[in-house]
Amino acid sequence: MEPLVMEIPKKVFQHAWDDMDEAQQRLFFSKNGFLVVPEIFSAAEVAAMHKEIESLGLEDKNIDMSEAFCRASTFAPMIDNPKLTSALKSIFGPEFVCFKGAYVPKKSKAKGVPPQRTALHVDYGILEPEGDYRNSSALWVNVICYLSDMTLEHAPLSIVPGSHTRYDLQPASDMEMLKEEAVTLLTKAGDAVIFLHNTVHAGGVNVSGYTQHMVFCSYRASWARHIGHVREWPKAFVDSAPPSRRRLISDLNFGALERGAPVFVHRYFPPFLLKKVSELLSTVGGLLGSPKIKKLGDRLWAAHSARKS
Ligand SMILES: O=C(O)CCC(=O)C(=O)O
Repeated sequence: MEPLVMEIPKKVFQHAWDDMDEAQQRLFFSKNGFLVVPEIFSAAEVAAMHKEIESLGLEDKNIDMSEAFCRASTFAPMIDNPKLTSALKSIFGPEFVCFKGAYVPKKSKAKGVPPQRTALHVDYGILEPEGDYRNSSALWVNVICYLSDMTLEHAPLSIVPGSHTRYDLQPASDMEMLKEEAVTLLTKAGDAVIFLHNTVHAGGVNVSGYTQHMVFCSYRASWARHIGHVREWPKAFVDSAPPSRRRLISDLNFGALERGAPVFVHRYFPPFLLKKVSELLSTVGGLLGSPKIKKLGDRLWAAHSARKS
């Protein structure tokens, strides 16, 4: 039997991505569930990334994708890239964290294979059975920066505009009934595609004859803590990051409330003390009718609960 070829969508999606201000980005993302941020890396920066991939032999190294991300010094600036974080701010507001980075090379199939795609899917809620809770946040986006210009042969991304509002779709189920609504995105090297955790999409199959290199970063709203413990970024990676980046990659297992508690509380208060002080503040705040004291008590209580989980 002939293997099933999934055709890439005929409609190529065009939009003036360069001309969008923050309000337009927010509106577009809310309506469509994705957004392209052009040229987060310049041609020279992309060339430096390719050079580093080659010098580190990353394409053929058999290592974890997240470890590969941390090895190349040219990838890390994606995390706090100003064009990208400005677009993310328009989506999440000012409070978000970056919980994953990955480098993924997509090798080419033999030349002559017809252009095609992989299966339509959403990224939310997969990998939990394997104990990886990173995709379980209630509000997160995946960002892919492709390091070469896409063509129909060079693994273009298929995406279904507006599919993030299809509440009848179950993660990890067959979504091919949406294929007629899918469009093809042809981005340029250094552009970033942001898409919501439940936007239906599919990677292209690479039949161009040369490898496609992709760098991923995933971000969540600060409040949307994962449903289980997730691995933190490596300590050395966090310690060597500039403050603008460190802020985004620290304390992944905290939600917004815990983030609001002072750092010394997280570091030095043993759980029983945290519990006692939070109870005391909540009670005193209630008795004195002081919402400020009560809120501080609530924050410490949330920090205590997070520590327990
Ligand atoms: O391969 C790609 O271009 C997209 C990857 C993808 O589908 C995903 O990250 O879920």
